[in-house]
Amino acid sequence: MLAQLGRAAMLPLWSAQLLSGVKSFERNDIIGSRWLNEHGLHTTRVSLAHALANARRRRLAHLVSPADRESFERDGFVVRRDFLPSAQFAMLRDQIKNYRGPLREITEGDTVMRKIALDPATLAQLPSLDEVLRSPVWRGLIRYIGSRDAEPVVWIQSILQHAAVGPSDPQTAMHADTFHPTVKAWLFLTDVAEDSGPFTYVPGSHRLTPQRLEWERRMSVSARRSPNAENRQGSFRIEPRELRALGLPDPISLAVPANTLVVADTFGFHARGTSTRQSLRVEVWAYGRRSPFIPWTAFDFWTGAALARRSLLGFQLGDLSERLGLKPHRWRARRGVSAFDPA
Ligand SMILES: O=C(O)CCC(=O)C(=O)O
Ligand SMILES: [Fe+2]
Repeated sequence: MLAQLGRAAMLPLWSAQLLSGVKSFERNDIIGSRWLNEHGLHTTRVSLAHALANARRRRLAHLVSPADRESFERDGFVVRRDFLPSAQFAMLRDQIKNYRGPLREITEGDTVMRKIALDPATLAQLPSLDEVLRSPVWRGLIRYIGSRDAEPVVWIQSILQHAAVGPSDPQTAMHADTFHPTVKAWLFLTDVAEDSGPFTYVPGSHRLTPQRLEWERRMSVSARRSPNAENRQGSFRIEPRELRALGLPDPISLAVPANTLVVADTFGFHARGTSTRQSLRVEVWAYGRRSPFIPWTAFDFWTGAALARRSLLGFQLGDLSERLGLKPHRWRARRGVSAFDPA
């Protein structure tokens, strides 16, 4: 009885979330409804979000070069080698190497991840980053691929594979991040070898083909009861053998030298490649995600600084809820460590 009342009370919120980026099949009974998804709820959200993103992208197309636009349309990602002039890149890498301010660390499976939030105080100590954040190529690609004229959330991120004891890194399973077009960017600060966890992507998998839409429908029907937590949360995993049936090629590994920028639509299938040994990947990492059902490209009032403060606040709330005994906080605060230090 109480549970039913609780559900009734949640209905207005769950309904409103249909027109937002909320993707969990587990935490929203409407999004997760088997019956509604059999009758096209999920596929309607997917199709509408794609139509709107395509229209917004067309309006932002002038922000990128014709060559980059063509690469993106074909592959779902853009690769720019030698992104910064080499002296500037060396300066950026050295500044980040020498930075030992507060950062956060999490262990996911056998992988350790570090993140440095770029609030104004931190940015003041990393002045070379300005060159990246203000670059028209960086800004244009993130806006065009993300289909919004909006600032991304930016971090310095380190990925240390095989740095902990545990099951395999969950990011190494091929997946789509969410149900709508969305952008992530990596400016690699280390060389990324084929066998040390490169970003991998299935070229062309950003397109919403009839096969993909049918796959989305099938996945949505069973997502709520899936044994896989990521599927329940709406980041659908795909088995390599399913790619063929969707008319897709094998994934390619973006094993690239340092100073390469990669910007991708992570509705396309991607994964972190596995590493055969202990490895370290350091990058300036960005992601831009806004409500997928907004028809316009502009009117986003989040500044980079406000987004960084929001990230830091999230960490502090996590710390607080641990202190109150509500939930352990998985992002540990660390000091005196560089993004480049071993685990
Ligand atoms: O780190 C990577 O190579 C990809 C991880 C991933 O799946 C993501 O950032 O969405
Ligand atoms: Fe992902």
